[in-house]
Amino acid sequence: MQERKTYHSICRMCGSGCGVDVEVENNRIVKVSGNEENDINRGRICIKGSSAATWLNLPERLRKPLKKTANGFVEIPLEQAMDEIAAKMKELQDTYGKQAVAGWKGEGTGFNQNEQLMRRFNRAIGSPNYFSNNTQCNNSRYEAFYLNYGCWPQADFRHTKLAIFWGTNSPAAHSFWTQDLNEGRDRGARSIVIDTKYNEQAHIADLFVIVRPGSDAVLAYGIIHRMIERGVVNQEYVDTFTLGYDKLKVYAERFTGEYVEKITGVKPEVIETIVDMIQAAGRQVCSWPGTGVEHQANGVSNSRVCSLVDALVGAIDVSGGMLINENMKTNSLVLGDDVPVEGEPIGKSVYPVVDYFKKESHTLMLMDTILTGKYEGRDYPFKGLIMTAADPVMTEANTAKTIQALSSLELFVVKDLFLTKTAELADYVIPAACNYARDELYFNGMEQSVYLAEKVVEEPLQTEYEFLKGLADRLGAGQYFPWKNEREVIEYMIEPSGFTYEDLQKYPSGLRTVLVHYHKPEERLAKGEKPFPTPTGKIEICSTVLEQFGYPGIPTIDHLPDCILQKDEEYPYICMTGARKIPYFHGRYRNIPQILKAHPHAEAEMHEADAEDLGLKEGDMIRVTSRVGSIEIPVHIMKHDTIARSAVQITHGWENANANYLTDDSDRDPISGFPNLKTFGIRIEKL
Ligand SMILES: Nc1nc2c(c(=O)[nH]1)N[C@H]1C(S)=C(S)[C@@H](COP(=O)(O)OP(=O)(O)OC[C@H]3O[C@@H](n4cnc5c(=O)[nH]c(N)nc54)[C@H](O)[C@@H]3O)O[C@H]1N2
Ligand SMILES: Nc1nc2c(c(=O)[nH]1)N[C@H]1C(S)=C(S)[C@@H](COP(=O)(O)OP(=O)(O)OC[C@H]3O[C@@H](n4cnc5c(=O)[nH]c(N)nc54)[C@H](O)[C@@H]3O)O[C@H]1N2
Ligand code: SF4
Ligand SMILES: [Mo]
Repeated sequence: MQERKTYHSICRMCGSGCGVDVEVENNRIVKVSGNEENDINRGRICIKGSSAATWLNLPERLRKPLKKTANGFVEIPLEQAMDEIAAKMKELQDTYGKQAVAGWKGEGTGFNQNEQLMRRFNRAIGSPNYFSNNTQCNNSRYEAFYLNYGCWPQADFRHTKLAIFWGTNSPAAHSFWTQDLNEGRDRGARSIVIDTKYNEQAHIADLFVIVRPGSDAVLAYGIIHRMIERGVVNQEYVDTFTLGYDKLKVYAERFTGEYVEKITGVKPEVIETIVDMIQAAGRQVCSWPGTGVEHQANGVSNSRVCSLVDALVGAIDVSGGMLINENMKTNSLVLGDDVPVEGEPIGKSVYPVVDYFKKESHTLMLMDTILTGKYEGRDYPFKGLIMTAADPVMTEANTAKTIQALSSLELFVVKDLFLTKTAELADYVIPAACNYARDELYFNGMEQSVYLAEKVVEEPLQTEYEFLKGLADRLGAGQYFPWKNEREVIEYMIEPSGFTYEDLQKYPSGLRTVLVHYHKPEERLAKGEKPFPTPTGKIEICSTVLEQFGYPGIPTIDHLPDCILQKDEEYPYICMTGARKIPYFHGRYRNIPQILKAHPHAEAEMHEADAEDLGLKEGDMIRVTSRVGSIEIPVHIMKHDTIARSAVQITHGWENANANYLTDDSDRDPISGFPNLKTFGIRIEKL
């Protein structure tokens, strides 16, 4: 028998980056538990993290490359698969132009070095595009924060006096935040949860405010209106550090208590209580807008206006407010404009703000481009897609269209750990080495720390870097992938920091590279520098970037979904999708027995009064139909007003009740192009 060894690493069962102790025996992961020394999770992990030992050892893990033939998939050697894929990519680019092929990185490998590597790969092969899950993840909020502040500040829950959670449920989605908030609560912090559902976050809140779906910006403006009327605005701060307050003030006037209650269902006295709590917290307020406000047809403006509450009290870059974080200097892996590409990025001309901040192409428009051969009326053949760590059949808005588009590609390659619904559509499926079988770099914004997630097992499988390097080498772009392996990539990335790979190895529970300090904008102002990294150096309540691209500068509410105005007779109920459940991650983990046992099937959560109106009991099957499709699903009845009236919540990721058959890829935010995943009309029939 071999001895058991314990290694420190980072969990990748979700994106939170908890520190873990991984016990390995005979090169097999046998147990994953929390690393006590890690400052992020301080020893605690969730059921997903501890289930990695089960998930990664499942017999259905892909081990051999698969090639689609007339008789279904056959196993082929890796080198043959890579040669054939590269040859086909070359043929497609020679025939249709360089823009005809590109790579897409999903949430499975996160946003650090693997995002940069995929961006590098696409440019190296001459593609103008970079695709990722971020067409529907947090790009809207990224843009919202960058428009306001020129950066994305982090909520300092540990030191705050008041945390406002807007459409976010950290116990399910980012569990270490709950620990941070609990630490804050020990020091007297209070919290407000504004949500359509009494979620886990609400269980520990001082005030839970139930809001009608898709109406958060109206509520936020209602709050701002009363803050202005009651003088709960830090006028000196606003005068010194912000641009466009006067315009905001005028716009906010229309959000009277009566109007706000009519749209959001929130009573004026509740708004007074919220403003009282903001007033009592001084500058120690942090607001976190989550996907509840972001996955909307007005997601960028929603997120901007929620976050402006903090700016108005001067809570930016103060202890207990929103920290403007710094981290160690790294070399970027992203190639510059000096490396030529052919064709235009899909989405750039329609969503220029996304391009301005993110240089990212639009995956929903990609589906239309594949199907029509056109982008914005111009010829645009797109024929080959190289996808890693993504499962868009489960996660992309409008599943029927997604399947049709991906099935019509001339070359579709999927790299994954499992044969997912998406992988089933591929011409080639390449088994992926898991995160514990490769080196990876992690950063934590609040801790301002860096972590080396060191490889702890050897898997005879190809890593993410080897995949992209292998294709680039075969396509004559090998000069852009000079590093032998992930370790060399990391060594290159950390070069400018002065830290070495060995330094990171020495501190597997995290290396704090820059100590947190606050009030940097004030310091910059005193030195005659721009306080904020926006074009004007101010917090842009009225964004000069938006105005430059022809949008209104302040966050506006241009239209409210018909379903919340009770104007949609054909689809009278409101559907919200994707509220996170602790044990699942998008389409993943339904194959983990202990998890499936605890939460065995999809469900449509609805208010007891709505269920009664429809004659439904717990567990009854219903058909839910939207403008784009329908699914069948059992009902879960929410009692005691724990969900908004007329609203139905369906978590995505279930193969037999895939919520994205309902979501409409064409109902989008005008700035970010995000699909409206959380406020659309549906009808319900009892089966
Ligand atoms: N367990 C688990 N954790 C995850 C994920 C996962 O799939 N599973 N996914 C990860 C990813 S990729 C992301 S982007 C993050 C997202 O992290 P969060 O944004 O925190 O996502 P949720 O936990 O779903 O919280 C969204 C909340 O919005 C509410 N909501 C829905 N519609 C509205 C609305 O109109 N207004 C308001 N105010 N609330 C609304 C829902 O009821 C829910 O409580 O989670 C990450 N963490
Ligand atoms: N209706 C609705 N749809 C949504 C959302 C919603 O709230 N509602 N949320 C959206 C959000 S926020 C996001 S981020 C997207 C996520 O959408 P996706 O990017 O599709 O993310 P996952 O479903 O996590 O799929 C990741 C895949 O990566 C694989 N994987 C895991 N580890 C590795 C690895 O090391 N290497 C490789 N190659 N593969 C690996 C997993 O097996 C899994 O199949 O979904 C979006 N879709
Ligand atoms: S919250 Fe759970 S799944 Fe996510 S990183 Fe931490 S232990 Fe892993
Ligand atoms: Mo996401």
